[in-house]
Amino acid sequence: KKVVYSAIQPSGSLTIGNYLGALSNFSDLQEEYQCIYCVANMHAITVPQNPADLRKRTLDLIALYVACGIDPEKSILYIQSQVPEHTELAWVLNTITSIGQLNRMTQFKDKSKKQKEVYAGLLNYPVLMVADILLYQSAFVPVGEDQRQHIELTRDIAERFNTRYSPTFTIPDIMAPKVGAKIMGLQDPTSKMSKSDPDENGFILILDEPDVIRRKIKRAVTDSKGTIAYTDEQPGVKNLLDIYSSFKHISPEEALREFESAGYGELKEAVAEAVVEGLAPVQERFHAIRGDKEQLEAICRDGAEKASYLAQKTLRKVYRKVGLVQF
Ligand code: AQP
Repeated sequence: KKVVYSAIQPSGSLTIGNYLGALSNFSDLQEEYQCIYCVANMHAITVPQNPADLRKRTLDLIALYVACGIDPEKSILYIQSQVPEHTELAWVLNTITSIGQLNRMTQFKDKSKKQKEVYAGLLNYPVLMVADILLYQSAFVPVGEDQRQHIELTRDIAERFNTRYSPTFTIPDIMAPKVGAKIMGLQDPTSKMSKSDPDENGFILILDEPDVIRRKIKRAVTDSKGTIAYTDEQPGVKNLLDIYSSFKHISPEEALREFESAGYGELKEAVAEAVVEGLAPVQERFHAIRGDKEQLEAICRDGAEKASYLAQKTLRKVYRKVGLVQF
């Protein structure tokens, strides 16, 4: 089976952007592929985190994966810091990655603007992500559009290593969803919805209560045109149509037909109901699982063991080719 790999950072509570761009697409892949899903806590510490919150959110995210249909018997589900091969491979890959290329990453540029002091971990973040993907010989990486540049970097570095030494890594492809690949912020529909946005009206969390969801969508920024169209000139309305069509599993064009003669109020109400309805089963399963800490820890231990076994195979090859002794 070909390997599908994806990771999510426990850097905040997850938004519907994370859900539609990534998480909601994961369970369907489990039959056809060997799926490996990770909680990227080593990535999360590239910006300041409160340790207690980070610890809690790490297990929240494991529970959320399970609530979204990830079966730990079929897929490998684990926490990044419990598989040390990630940082080991990242170090080797750092030695063939140019600083210029890292400086050009748009996520680095965006995130560094928000930091008082920019630390090396933030610049090196994509190299750790490259290691995550390459360690498992992944063929496909289901992520949102915002990660496309990092996947291209992954292909570049893998090819560089394969050329410099000998074929070692599978060259992975991005697997972005057709609809929902880039959900925008509700307060600023020109930038992506992000779980670390300081304005909590800008995002909807997967675990938000129905009334909170309704309130946030009611307050979503639209425009003064008053007509509903699916166009970049009306980013707020376009985003609402994207959210609606993703939750309803229809195309944005079909959604547009439903609302062509509606007002913004009516559109917002329908979007809110679609989101509330779509998230209800996930929320219910999450609350049922989250309390069982022992079971969650067992899933993590088992997942880390399986992941480490696969990661070791790649890492040993890499060390041998580079000339790092292993006895
Ligand atoms: N707005 C989005 N629309 C669609 N997909 C999105 N993803 C993130 N935002 C959107 C996808 O979610 C997955 C997990 O993302 P991540 O946690 O690794 O980090 P991120 O992309 O940096 O997400 P956030 O929410 O913006 O987190 P912070 O604020 O911590 O940086 C990825 O597949 C991503 O594409």
